[in-house]
Amino acid sequence: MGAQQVRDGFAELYGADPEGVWAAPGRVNLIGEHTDYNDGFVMPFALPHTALAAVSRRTDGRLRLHSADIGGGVTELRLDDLAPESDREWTAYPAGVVWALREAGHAVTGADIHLASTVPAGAGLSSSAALEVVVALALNDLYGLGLKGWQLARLCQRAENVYVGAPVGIMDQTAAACCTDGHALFLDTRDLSQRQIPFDLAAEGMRLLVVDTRVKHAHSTGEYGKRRAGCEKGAALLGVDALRDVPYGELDAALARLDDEEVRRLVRHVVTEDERVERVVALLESGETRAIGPVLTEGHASLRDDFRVSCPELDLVVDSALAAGALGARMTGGGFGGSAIVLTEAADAGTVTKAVEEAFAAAGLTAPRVFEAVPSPGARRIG
Ligand code: GAF
Repeated sequence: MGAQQVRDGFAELYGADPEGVWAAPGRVNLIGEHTDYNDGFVMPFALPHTALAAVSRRTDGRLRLHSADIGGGVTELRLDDLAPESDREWTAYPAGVVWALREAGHAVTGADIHLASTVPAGAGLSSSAALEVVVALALNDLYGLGLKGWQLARLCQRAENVYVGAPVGIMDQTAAACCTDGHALFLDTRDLSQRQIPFDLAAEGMRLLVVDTRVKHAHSTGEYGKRRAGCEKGAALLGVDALRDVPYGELDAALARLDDEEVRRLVRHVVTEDERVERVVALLESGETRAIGPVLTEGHASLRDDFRVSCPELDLVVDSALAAGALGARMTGGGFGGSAIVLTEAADAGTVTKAVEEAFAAAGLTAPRVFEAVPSPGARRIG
């Protein structure tokens, strides 16, 4: 699906050309999982898969929404009727963004929107954040709001937290808004300060594979919220604003102060994961790219054993890829299904892919979808 197709789709639906077409990508997270709602570090990069939006302004306080990916007609809403948690359909994501912009005082008077996305839904690759950010960027441009990428990300997170009702952190929206071609984004989620880290695996003879287990994940099903609440409890018990404030060197002393075994496990994951992000950044910046493999695998063990957000299918990807010679592997995103990433020598990519596929077949599972991920551009106007 390209800009012209979305433009044509818009014209057919709404009877006029759109004012413009925008794109926002899905993401994978290289390292730094479940740290973003603990004010910690993350390191996502943008996928080539994008959500596209053809958009025009309206002046009559109405919002019309259509998606080429989902059957059904145009949904028409009155801006004054938009209310948190009033919508359980996909339309809550774009409508939530319009609600968040208006709630923040921006004079958005309506829009016609036609969307189409190549970001696989439910695969832990941030298809929802891509939808939110593409709409936010389009309205930012059309209404001349002058908001920066990180400000759009904050508004989109608010849309998802309050309007959709999912207690997600800020990583996915910032990744969609701020990632750049050829780089991973080292992001401090406390103040959203960022560093673009060059990440060109092909030049070094490596590949990063994404393996979508096809086990659907969903954040609103409670487990994500429980982890988040457990982390907040840990921070309160330790007397810090967020777990980010527990220094890695003082982790053992902090754990010794916690009686609750579950909270202890959550704290250990978050504090060690922040340290892993810093280690990966240091390795990449000193040109020791292959050495990040074992750090990714350590991250998976921590998510599986301490944070307990993996699932048998994600573990199978990691175990079978490593057994076939991968340099490192881990689940990516929220977990409970979705996708894993595998770092491999380019020469081994075929063998590793085959090993994972065979392991799934032997376990009687639906074949996974495997593709290579190359760091791609963030949100932008394309037409
Ligand atoms: C999901 C959430 F949306 C992110 O904010 C982040 O917490 C991630 O899970 C886990 O790192 O993608």
